[in-house]
Amino acid sequence: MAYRSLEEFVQRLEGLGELKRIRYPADPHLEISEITDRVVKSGGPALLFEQPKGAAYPLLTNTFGSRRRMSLALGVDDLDEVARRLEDLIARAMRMPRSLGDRLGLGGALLDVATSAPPRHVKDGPCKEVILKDDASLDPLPIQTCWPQDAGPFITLPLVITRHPVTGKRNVGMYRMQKYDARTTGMHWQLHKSGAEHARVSPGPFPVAVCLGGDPVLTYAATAPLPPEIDELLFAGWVRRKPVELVRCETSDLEVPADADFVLEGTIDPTEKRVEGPFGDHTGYYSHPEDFPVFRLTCITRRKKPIYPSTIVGRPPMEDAWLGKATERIFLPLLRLVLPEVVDMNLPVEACFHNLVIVSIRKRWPGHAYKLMSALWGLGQIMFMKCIIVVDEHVNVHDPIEVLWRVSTGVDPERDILFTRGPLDHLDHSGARQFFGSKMGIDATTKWASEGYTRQWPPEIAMTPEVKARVDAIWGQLGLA
Ligand SMILES: Cc1cc2nc3c(=O)[nH]c(=O)nc-3n(C[C@H](O)[C@H](O)[C@H](O)COP(=O)(O)O)c2cc1C
Ligand SMILES: [Mn+2]
Repeated sequence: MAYRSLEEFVQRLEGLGELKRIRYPADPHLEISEITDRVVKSGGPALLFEQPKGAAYPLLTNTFGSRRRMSLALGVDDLDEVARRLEDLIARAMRMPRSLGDRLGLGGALLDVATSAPPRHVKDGPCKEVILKDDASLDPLPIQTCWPQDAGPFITLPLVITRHPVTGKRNVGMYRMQKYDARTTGMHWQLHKSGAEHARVSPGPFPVAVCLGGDPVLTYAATAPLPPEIDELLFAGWVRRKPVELVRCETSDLEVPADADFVLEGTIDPTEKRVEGPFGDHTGYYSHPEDFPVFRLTCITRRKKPIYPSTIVGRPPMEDAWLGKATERIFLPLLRLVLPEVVDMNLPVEACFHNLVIVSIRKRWPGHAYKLMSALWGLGQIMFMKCIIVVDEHVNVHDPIEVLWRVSTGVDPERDILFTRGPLDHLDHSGARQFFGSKMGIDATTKWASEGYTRQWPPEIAMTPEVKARVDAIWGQLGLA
Protein backbone atom coordinates (compact mmCIF):
# COMPACT_ATOMS: atom_id res chain seq x y z
CA MET A 1 0.00 0.00 0.00
CA ALA A 2 1.25 3.45 -0.88
CA TYR A 3 0.58 6.53 1.25
CA ARG A 4 -0.21 9.77 -0.55
CA SER A 5 1.46 11.78 2.18
CA LEU A 6 3.16 11.62 5.54
CA GLU A 7 -0.06 13.15 6.91
CA GLU A 8 -2.03 10.15 5.65
CA PHE A 9 0.43 7.82 7.39
CA VAL A 10 0.11 9.85 10.60
CA GLN A 11 -3.67 9.43 10.43
CA ARG A 12 -3.31 5.69 9.85
CA LEU A 13 -1.02 5.36 12.87
CA GLU A 14 -3.37 7.45 14.98
CA GLY A 15 -6.34 5.28 13.98
CA LEU A 16 -4.42 2.19 15.11
CA GLY A 17 -3.43 3.73 18.45
CA GLU A 18 0.19 3.90 17.27
CA LEU A 19 0.60 7.68 17.57
CA LYS A 20 0.30 10.26 20.31
CA ARG A 21 -0.20 13.99 19.70
CA ILE A 22 1.69 16.28 22.05
CA ARG A 23 0.24 19.77 22.52
CA TYR A 24 2.88 20.91 25.04
CA PRO A 25 5.33 23.22 23.21
CA ALA A 26 8.37 20.95 23.67
CA ASP A 27 11.78 22.41 22.87
CA PRO A 28 13.64 20.98 19.83
CA HIS A 29 16.75 21.87 21.82
CA LEU A 30 17.31 18.62 23.85
CA GLU A 31 13.82 18.40 25.38
CA ILE A 32 12.21 16.57 22.44
CA SER A 33 15.17 14.15 22.54
CA GLU A 34 14.63 13.27 26.18
CA ILE A 35 10.90 12.76 25.68
CA THR A 36 11.47 10.68 22.53
CA ASP A 37 14.25 8.61 24.10
CA ARG A 38 12.02 7.56 26.98
CA VAL A 39 9.19 6.62 24.64
CA VAL A 40 11.47 4.73 22.21
CA LYS A 41 13.15 2.77 25.00
CA SER A 42 9.79 1.71 26.43
CA GLY A 43 8.44 0.58 23.04
CA GLY A 44 5.95 3.47 22.91
CA PRO A 45 4.08 5.13 20.02
CA ALA A 46 5.08 7.60 17.32
CA LEU A 47 5.00 11.18 18.62
CA LEU A 48 3.58 14.19 16.81
CA PHE A 49 4.76 17.36 18.56
CA GLU A 50 2.11 19.76 17.31
CA GLN A 51 3.81 23.01 18.23
CA PRO A 52 7.51 22.62 18.91
CA LYS A 53 8.90 25.67 20.69
CA GLY A 54 10.08 28.41 18.33
CA ALA A 55 9.03 26.57 15.15
CA ALA A 56 6.30 26.93 12.56
CA TYR A 57 5.62 23.24 11.84
CA PRO A 58 4.80 20.06 13.75
CA LEU A 59 7.57 17.51 14.30
CA LEU A 60 7.08 13.76 13.95
CA THR A 61 9.38 11.34 15.70
CA ASN A 62 9.58 7.62 16.57
CA THR A 63 7.68 7.02 13.31
CA PHE A 64 9.43 3.69 12.62
CA GLY A 65 10.09 2.69 16.24
CA SER A 66 8.50 -0.78 16.34
CA ARG A 67 8.25 -3.81 14.07
CA ARG A 68 4.56 -3.03 13.57
CA ARG A 69 5.08 0.62 12.57
CA MET A 70 8.05 -0.28 10.37
CA SER A 71 5.82 -2.83 8.62
CA LEU A 72 2.97 -0.34 8.32
CA ALA A 73 5.39 2.18 6.80
CA LEU A 74 6.21 -0.34 4.09
CA GLY A 75 2.52 -1.06 3.60
CA VAL A 76 2.68 -4.70 4.80
CA ASP A 77 1.47 -6.68 7.81
CA ASP A 78 5.00 -7.83 8.52
CA LEU A 79 8.48 -7.12 7.16
CA ASP A 80 8.84 -10.74 6.08
CA GLU A 81 6.15 -10.14 3.44
CA VAL A 82 8.50 -7.85 1.52
CA ALA A 83 11.26 -10.46 1.84
CA ARG A 84 8.91 -13.20 0.56
CA ARG A 85 7.86 -11.06 -2.43
CA LEU A 86 11.49 -10.51 -3.31
CA GLU A 87 12.24 -14.21 -2.87
CA ASP A 88 9.35 -15.04 -5.17
CA LEU A 89 10.51 -12.55 -7.79
CA ILE A 90 14.03 -13.99 -7.72
CA ALA A 91 12.73 -17.57 -7.88
CA ARG A 92 10.55 -16.81 -10.91
CA ALA A 93 13.31 -14.93 -12.65
CA MET A 94 15.79 -17.78 -12.05
CA ARG A 95 13.54 -20.71 -13.00
CA MET A 96 13.72 -22.04 -16.54
CA PRO A 97 10.11 -21.82 -17.65
CA ARG A 98 8.96 -25.43 -18.20
CA SER A 99 5.30 -24.82 -18.71
CA LEU A 100 2.99 -22.12 -19.93
CA GLY A 101 2.09 -21.47 -16.29
CA ASP A 102 5.77 -20.81 -15.50
CA ARG A 103 6.01 -18.42 -18.42
CA LEU A 104 2.91 -16.56 -17.37
CA GLY A 105 4.17 -16.48 -13.76
CA LEU A 106 7.46 -14.97 -14.81
CA GLY A 107 5.75 -12.55 -17.17
CA GLY A 108 3.40 -11.50 -14.37
CA ALA A 109 6.23 -10.95 -11.90
CA LEU A 110 8.23 -8.91 -14.39
CA LEU A 111 5.15 -6.97 -15.41
CA ASP A 112 4.58 -6.21 -11.73
CA VAL A 113 8.12 -4.77 -11.50
CA ALA A 114 7.90 -2.94 -14.82
CA THR A 115 4.61 -1.24 -13.98
CA SER A 116 5.10 -0.48 -10.31
CA ALA A 117 8.77 0.20 -9.90
CA PRO A 118 10.02 2.93 -12.27
CA PRO A 119 9.24 6.46 -11.11
CA ARG A 120 6.74 8.52 -13.11
CA HIS A 121 7.20 12.13 -14.09
CA VAL A 122 4.42 14.58 -13.28
CA LYS A 123 4.10 18.32 -13.84
CA ASP A 124 3.14 19.42 -10.38
CA GLY A 125 2.69 18.08 -6.89
CA PRO A 126 1.91 18.94 -3.26
CA CYS A 127 5.59 19.61 -2.53
CA LYS A 128 5.22 22.75 -4.68
CA GLU A 129 2.27 24.29 -2.84
CA VAL A 130 4.61 26.94 -1.43
CA ILE A 131 7.78 28.05 -3.23
CA LEU A 132 10.37 30.19 -1.46
CA LYS A 133 13.53 31.39 -3.16
CA ASP A 134 15.15 34.60 -1.87
CA ASP A 135 13.20 34.29 1.36
CA ALA A 136 13.95 30.57 1.79
CA SER A 137 15.09 29.92 5.35
CA LEU A 138 15.61 26.90 7.59
CA ASP A 139 14.78 28.95 10.68
CA PRO A 140 11.05 28.05 10.90
CA LEU A 141 11.85 24.30 10.87
CA PRO A 142 11.94 22.54 14.27
CA ILE A 143 15.45 21.19 13.67
CA GLN A 144 16.53 19.25 16.74
CA THR A 145 19.64 19.70 18.81
CA CYS A 146 19.66 16.09 19.92
CA TRP A 147 22.33 15.73 22.62
CA PRO A 148 24.11 18.12 24.99
CA GLN A 149 27.50 18.08 23.23
CA ASP A 150 26.07 18.33 19.69
CA ALA A 151 27.64 21.14 17.66
CA GLY A 152 24.20 22.52 16.80
CA PRO A 153 20.84 21.48 15.36
CA PHE A 154 20.85 18.57 12.87
CA ILE A 155 18.35 17.52 10.20
CA THR A 156 18.24 13.80 10.97
CA LEU A 157 15.90 12.20 8.39
CA PRO A 158 16.85 13.86 5.09
CA LEU A 159 16.54 12.11 1.72
CA VAL A 160 19.56 13.48 -0.11
CA ILE A 161 19.20 13.27 -3.89
CA THR A 162 22.14 13.65 -6.26
CA ARG A 163 23.08 12.49 -9.73
CA HIS A 164 26.40 10.91 -10.65
CA PRO A 165 28.11 13.72 -12.59
CA VAL A 166 29.33 11.34 -15.32
CA THR A 167 26.74 8.53 -15.60
CA GLY A 168 23.75 10.62 -14.54
CA LYS A 169 22.55 7.81 -12.24
CA ARG A 170 20.41 9.05 -9.37
CA ASN A 171 21.17 8.32 -5.75
CA VAL A 172 19.04 8.85 -2.67
CA GLY A 173 20.88 8.52 0.64
CA MET A 174 20.17 9.50 4.20
CA TYR A 175 23.00 11.76 5.34
CA ARG A 176 22.45 14.04 8.33
CA MET A 177 22.81 17.81 7.90
CA GLN A 178 24.11 20.16 10.58
CA LYS A 179 22.41 23.54 10.40
CA TYR A 180 25.08 26.29 10.36
CA ASP A 181 22.66 29.15 9.63
CA ALA A 182 19.34 29.80 7.87
CA ARG A 183 20.74 28.86 4.44
CA THR A 184 23.81 26.72 5.08
CA THR A 185 24.24 23.19 6.42
CA GLY A 186 26.79 20.41 6.52
CA MET A 187 26.45 17.27 4.40
CA HIS A 188 27.61 14.26 6.33
CA TRP A 189 27.96 11.70 3.55
CA GLN A 190 30.55 9.29 4.81
CA LEU A 191 33.59 8.12 2.86
CA HIS A 192 32.05 4.96 1.38
CA LYS A 193 28.60 6.33 0.50
CA SER A 194 27.32 7.17 -2.97
CA GLY A 195 26.84 10.89 -2.28
CA ALA A 196 30.53 11.14 -1.35
CA GLU A 197 31.47 9.36 -4.58
CA HIS A 198 29.40 11.85 -6.58
CA ALA A 199 31.28 14.70 -4.91
CA ARG A 200 34.66 13.00 -5.54
CA VAL A 201 34.13 12.70 -9.28
CA SER A 202 32.34 16.01 -9.79
CA PRO A 203 34.39 18.58 -11.73
CA GLY A 204 32.70 21.50 -9.94
CA PRO A 205 29.69 22.59 -7.89
CA PHE A 206 26.65 20.35 -8.42
CA PRO A 207 22.98 20.43 -7.48
CA VAL A 208 21.59 18.58 -4.47
CA ALA A 209 17.95 18.21 -3.45
CA VAL A 210 16.92 17.17 0.03
CA CYS A 211 13.42 15.86 0.70
CA LEU A 212 11.78 15.58 4.07
CA GLY A 213 8.65 13.49 4.58
CA GLY A 214 6.33 12.10 1.92
CA ASP A 215 5.43 8.40 1.84
CA PRO A 216 7.48 6.83 4.68
CA VAL A 217 8.62 4.10 2.30
CA LEU A 218 10.87 6.73 0.68
CA THR A 219 12.57 7.39 4.00
CA TYR A 220 13.30 3.69 4.41
CA ALA A 221 14.58 3.44 0.82
CA ALA A 222 17.11 6.23 1.49
CA THR A 223 18.66 4.09 4.25
CA ALA A 224 18.65 0.79 2.33
CA PRO A 225 22.12 -0.51 1.34
CA LEU A 226 21.29 -0.89 -2.36
CA PRO A 227 24.06 -1.33 -4.91
CA PRO A 228 24.91 2.05 -6.50
CA GLU A 229 23.37 0.87 -9.79
CA ILE A 230 19.90 0.55 -8.25
CA ASP A 231 17.83 3.71 -7.91
CA GLU A 232 16.33 3.95 -4.43
CA LEU A 233 13.13 5.42 -5.94
CA LEU A 234 12.72 2.40 -8.24
CA PHE A 235 13.10 0.17 -5.18
CA ALA A 236 10.56 2.29 -3.25
CA GLY A 237 8.08 2.00 -6.12
CA TRP A 238 8.43 -1.77 -6.12
CA VAL A 239 8.01 -2.02 -2.33
CA ARG A 240 4.86 0.11 -2.31
CA ARG A 241 3.54 -1.36 -5.59
CA LYS A 242 3.03 2.08 -7.08
CA PRO A 243 5.42 4.32 -8.99
CA VAL A 244 6.92 7.23 -7.11
CA GLU A 245 5.78 10.44 -8.79
CA LEU A 246 8.53 12.93 -9.48
CA VAL A 247 8.51 16.66 -10.14
CA ARG A 248 11.38 18.76 -11.40
CA CYS A 249 13.19 21.07 -8.97
CA GLU A 250 12.83 24.85 -9.30
CA THR A 251 16.55 25.62 -9.44
CA SER A 252 18.06 22.48 -11.00
CA ASP A 253 17.34 19.49 -13.24
CA LEU A 254 17.02 17.12 -10.30
CA GLU A 255 13.70 15.41 -9.73
CA VAL A 256 12.09 14.92 -6.35
CA PRO A 257 9.12 12.93 -5.00
CA ALA A 258 6.03 15.08 -5.56
CA ASP A 259 4.53 14.05 -2.22
CA ALA A 260 7.42 15.35 -0.07
CA ASP A 261 6.58 17.67 2.82
CA PHE A 262 9.66 19.84 2.25
CA VAL A 263 12.21 20.02 -0.56
CA LEU A 264 15.44 21.85 0.19
CA GLU A 265 17.15 22.70 -3.08
CA GLY A 266 20.78 23.71 -3.07
CA THR A 267 24.29 23.16 -4.31
CA ILE A 268 27.50 21.64 -3.06
CA ASP A 269 30.94 22.75 -4.16
CA PRO A 270 33.17 19.72 -3.61
CA THR A 271 36.13 21.95 -2.79
CA GLU A 272 34.33 23.69 0.08
CA LYS A 273 34.59 21.93 3.46
CA ARG A 274 33.61 22.92 6.96
CA VAL A 275 33.83 21.33 10.38
CA GLU A 276 30.81 19.14 11.09
CA GLY A 277 30.01 17.71 14.54
CA PRO A 278 30.37 16.60 17.22
CA PHE A 279 27.08 14.74 17.00
CA GLY A 280 25.60 12.15 19.37
CA ASP A 281 25.69 9.26 16.94
CA HIS A 282 24.07 5.87 16.46
CA THR A 283 27.09 4.15 17.99
CA GLY A 284 26.06 5.59 21.35
CA TYR A 285 29.08 7.93 21.31
CA TYR A 286 29.63 11.42 19.95
CA SER A 287 31.31 11.37 16.56
CA HIS A 288 34.29 13.72 16.47
CA PRO A 289 34.22 16.99 14.56
CA GLU A 290 35.45 16.39 11.00
CA ASP A 291 35.50 18.30 7.71
CA PHE A 292 32.51 17.67 5.43
CA PRO A 293 31.01 19.43 2.38
CA VAL A 294 28.72 22.44 2.79
CA PHE A 295 25.16 22.49 1.43
CA ARG A 296 24.07 25.95 0.25
CA LEU A 297 20.32 26.42 0.12
CA THR A 298 18.86 28.08 -3.00
CA CYS A 299 15.15 27.35 -2.62
CA ILE A 300 12.59 25.65 -0.39
CA THR A 301 9.39 24.19 -1.75
CA ARG A 302 6.85 22.67 0.61
CA ARG A 303 3.33 21.60 1.30
CA LYS A 304 0.96 24.19 2.75
CA LYS A 305 0.75 22.16 5.94
CA PRO A 306 3.96 20.16 6.10
CA ILE A 307 5.10 17.81 8.85
CA TYR A 308 8.78 17.90 9.77
CA PRO A 309 10.06 14.31 10.24
CA SER A 310 12.90 13.76 12.68
CA THR A 311 14.64 11.03 14.66
CA ILE A 312 17.28 10.81 17.33
CA VAL A 313 20.08 8.31 17.23
CA GLY A 314 22.14 7.37 20.28
CA ARG A 315 22.90 4.39 22.42
CA PRO A 316 20.95 1.44 20.99
CA PRO A 317 18.16 0.49 20.92
CA MET A 318 16.81 3.56 19.14
CA GLU A 319 14.22 4.12 16.42
CA ASP A 320 16.75 3.32 13.67
CA ALA A 321 16.90 -0.24 15.05
CA TRP A 322 13.75 -0.94 13.04
CA LEU A 323 15.03 0.63 9.82
CA GLY A 324 18.00 -1.73 10.26
CA LYS A 325 15.83 -4.77 10.99
CA ALA A 326 13.83 -4.04 7.83
CA THR A 327 17.09 -4.15 5.88
CA GLU A 328 18.15 -7.39 7.60
CA ARG A 329 14.87 -9.08 6.58
CA ILE A 330 14.46 -7.60 3.08
CA PHE A 331 18.05 -8.14 2.01
CA LEU A 332 18.27 -11.77 3.22
CA PRO A 333 16.81 -13.15 -0.07
CA LEU A 334 19.28 -11.06 -2.07
CA LEU A 335 22.15 -12.35 0.02
CA ARG A 336 20.93 -15.92 -0.51
CA LEU A 337 20.94 -15.36 -4.26
CA VAL A 338 24.74 -14.96 -4.24
CA LEU A 339 25.39 -17.07 -1.13
CA PRO A 340 22.90 -19.98 -1.29
CA GLU A 341 24.38 -21.62 1.83
CA VAL A 342 22.98 -18.81 4.00
CA VAL A 343 19.98 -19.88 6.09
CA ASP A 344 19.43 -16.82 8.28
CA MET A 345 21.25 -13.80 9.64
CA ASN A 346 21.03 -11.47 12.61
CA LEU A 347 22.50 -7.98 12.63
CA PRO A 348 22.12 -7.25 16.33
CA VAL A 349 20.89 -3.76 17.13
CA GLU A 350 23.42 -3.48 19.96
CA ALA A 351 26.26 -3.99 17.49
CA CYS A 352 25.04 -0.96 15.49
CA PHE A 353 24.28 -3.22 12.49
CA HIS A 354 27.69 -3.00 10.90
CA ASN A 355 29.96 -4.28 13.67
CA LEU A 356 28.79 -7.86 14.16
CA VAL A 357 26.71 -10.35 12.20
CA ILE A 358 25.61 -13.87 13.13
CA VAL A 359 24.94 -16.09 10.10
CA SER A 360 23.69 -19.66 9.95
CA ILE A 361 24.78 -21.79 6.99
CA ARG A 362 24.17 -25.18 5.42
CA LYS A 363 27.74 -26.41 5.76
CA ARG A 364 28.76 -28.64 2.84
CA TRP A 365 32.56 -28.65 2.70
CA PRO A 366 35.56 -28.30 4.96
CA GLY A 367 36.24 -24.61 5.50
CA HIS A 368 32.80 -23.55 4.30
CA ALA A 369 32.45 -20.99 7.12
CA TYR A 370 35.57 -19.21 5.84
CA LYS A 371 34.20 -19.03 2.31
CA LEU A 372 31.17 -17.26 3.71
CA MET A 373 33.23 -14.81 5.76
CA SER A 374 35.35 -13.90 2.73
CA ALA A 375 32.21 -13.34 0.68
CA LEU A 376 30.56 -11.07 3.26
CA TRP A 377 33.72 -8.98 3.62
CA GLY A 378 33.60 -8.56 -0.16
CA LEU A 379 30.02 -7.29 -0.43
CA GLY A 380 28.39 -3.79 -0.16
CA GLN A 381 27.95 -2.23 3.26
CA ILE A 382 28.19 -5.63 4.99
CA MET A 383 31.95 -5.31 4.29
CA PHE A 384 32.17 -3.12 7.40
CA MET A 385 31.56 -6.09 9.74
CA LYS A 386 34.25 -6.29 12.39
CA CYS A 387 33.03 -9.66 13.58
CA ILE A 388 31.30 -12.45 11.64
CA ILE A 389 30.01 -15.43 13.63
CA VAL A 390 29.09 -18.47 11.55
CA VAL A 391 26.87 -21.18 13.03
CA ASP A 392 25.21 -24.36 11.73
CA GLU A 393 21.85 -24.27 9.96
CA HIS A 394 19.76 -25.39 12.95
CA VAL A 395 21.06 -22.67 15.29
CA ASN A 396 18.68 -19.79 16.02
CA VAL A 397 20.75 -16.72 15.11
CA HIS A 398 18.18 -14.46 16.76
CA ASP A 399 18.72 -16.00 20.20
CA PRO A 400 21.88 -14.45 21.68
CA ILE A 401 21.85 -16.96 24.55
CA GLU A 402 21.97 -19.90 22.16
CA VAL A 403 24.68 -18.22 20.08
CA LEU A 404 26.81 -17.58 23.20
CA TRP A 405 26.36 -21.21 24.19
CA ARG A 406 27.43 -22.48 20.76
CA VAL A 407 30.41 -20.14 20.52
CA SER A 408 31.68 -20.76 24.03
CA THR A 409 31.33 -24.53 23.90
CA GLY A 410 32.19 -25.24 20.29
CA VAL A 411 35.00 -22.83 19.46
CA ASP A 412 38.70 -23.54 19.86
CA PRO A 413 39.95 -19.96 19.63
CA GLU A 414 43.30 -20.60 18.03
CA ARG A 415 41.80 -22.87 15.40
CA ASP A 416 38.42 -21.25 14.80
CA ILE A 417 39.11 -17.52 14.87
CA LEU A 418 40.38 -15.82 11.75
CA PHE A 419 41.87 -12.34 11.79
CA THR A 420 42.04 -10.25 8.68
CA ARG A 421 42.01 -6.59 7.63
CA GLY A 422 39.70 -4.38 5.68
CA PRO A 423 37.69 -1.17 5.50
CA LEU A 424 35.88 -0.04 8.63
CA ASP A 425 32.79 2.09 8.99
CA HIS A 426 33.47 5.82 8.94
CA LEU A 427 32.25 6.13 12.55
CA ASP A 428 34.28 3.28 14.03
CA HIS A 429 36.44 4.60 16.86
CA SER A 430 38.15 1.40 17.97
CA GLY A 431 41.07 1.22 15.55
CA ALA A 432 44.33 3.11 15.79
CA ARG A 433 43.44 4.84 12.52
CA GLN A 434 40.16 5.73 10.83
CA PHE A 435 38.59 3.71 7.98
CA PHE A 436 40.96 0.70 7.96
CA GLY A 437 41.45 -1.95 10.58
CA SER A 438 41.15 -5.55 11.65
CA LYS A 439 38.32 -8.02 11.44
CA MET A 440 37.53 -11.29 13.11
CA GLY A 441 35.65 -14.31 11.83
CA ILE A 442 34.48 -16.96 14.30
CA ASP A 443 33.71 -20.38 12.89
CA ALA A 444 31.25 -21.76 15.44
CA THR A 445 30.03 -24.60 13.20
CA THR A 446 30.43 -28.27 14.15
CA LYS A 447 33.95 -29.32 13.20
CA TRP A 448 34.60 -32.24 10.88
CA ALA A 449 37.40 -34.80 10.60
CA SER A 450 38.21 -33.31 7.21
CA GLU A 451 38.85 -30.03 9.02
CA GLY A 452 41.33 -31.70 11.36
CA TYR A 453 38.93 -32.50 14.20
CA THR A 454 39.41 -36.23 14.67
CA ARG A 455 37.74 -36.56 18.07
CA GLN A 456 34.03 -37.20 18.19
CA TRP A 457 31.79 -34.09 18.42
CA PRO A 458 29.46 -34.81 21.34
CA PRO A 459 25.75 -35.38 20.67
CA GLU A 460 23.40 -32.60 21.72
CA ILE A 461 20.98 -33.28 24.56
CA ALA A 462 17.31 -33.38 23.55
CA MET A 463 14.23 -35.27 24.80
CA THR A 464 12.55 -37.78 22.49
CA PRO A 465 9.40 -36.60 20.66
CA GLU A 466 7.44 -39.50 22.20
CA VAL A 467 8.16 -38.44 25.77
CA LYS A 468 7.47 -34.79 24.88
CA ALA A 469 4.08 -35.76 23.42
CA ARG A 470 3.24 -37.86 26.48
CA VAL A 471 4.11 -35.04 28.87
CA ASP A 472 2.12 -32.57 26.70
CA ALA A 473 -0.88 -34.88 27.08
CA ILE A 474 -0.70 -35.10 30.88
CA TRP A 475 0.55 -31.53 31.47
CA GLY A 476 -2.85 -30.25 32.55
CA GLN A 477 -3.08 -32.85 35.34
CA LEU A 478 0.21 -31.83 36.92
CA GLY A 479 -0.97 -28.51 38.36
CA LEU A 480 2.09 -26.75 36.90
CA ALA A 481 0.11 -24.13 34.93
C1 LIG B 1 18.72 7.73 10.92
C2 LIG B 1 19.89 7.46 10.00
C3 LIG B 1 20.88 8.41 9.86
C4 LIG B 1 21.95 8.19 9.01
N1 LIG B 1 22.91 9.15 8.89
C5 LIG B 1 23.94 8.96 8.03
C6 LIG B 1 24.91 9.99 7.83
O1 LIG B 1 24.85 11.04 8.45
N2 LIG B 1 25.91 9.75 6.94
C7 LIG B 1 26.01 8.58 6.22
O2 LIG B 1 26.92 8.45 5.42
N3 LIG B 1 25.11 7.59 6.41
C8 LIG B 1 24.07 7.75 7.29
N4 LIG B 1 23.15 6.77 7.45
C9 LIG B 1 23.31 5.49 6.72
C10 LIG B 1 23.00 5.62 5.25
O3 LIG B 1 21.76 6.24 5.04
C11 LIG B 1 23.01 4.24 4.57
O4 LIG B 1 24.33 3.73 4.67
C12 LIG B 1 22.56 4.26 3.11
O5 LIG B 1 22.50 2.95 2.62
C13 LIG B 1 23.48 5.08 2.25
O6 LIG B 1 22.98 5.11 0.94
P1 LIG B 1 23.95 5.11 -0.32
O7 LIG B 1 24.53 3.70 -0.42
O8 LIG B 1 23.05 5.42 -1.45
O9 LIG B 1 25.02 6.10 -0.10
C14 LIG B 1 22.05 6.97 8.29
C15 LIG B 1 21.06 6.02 8.44
C16 LIG B 1 19.97 6.25 9.28
C17 LIG B 1 18.92 5.20 9.42
MN1 LIG C 1 22.47 4.31 -3.20
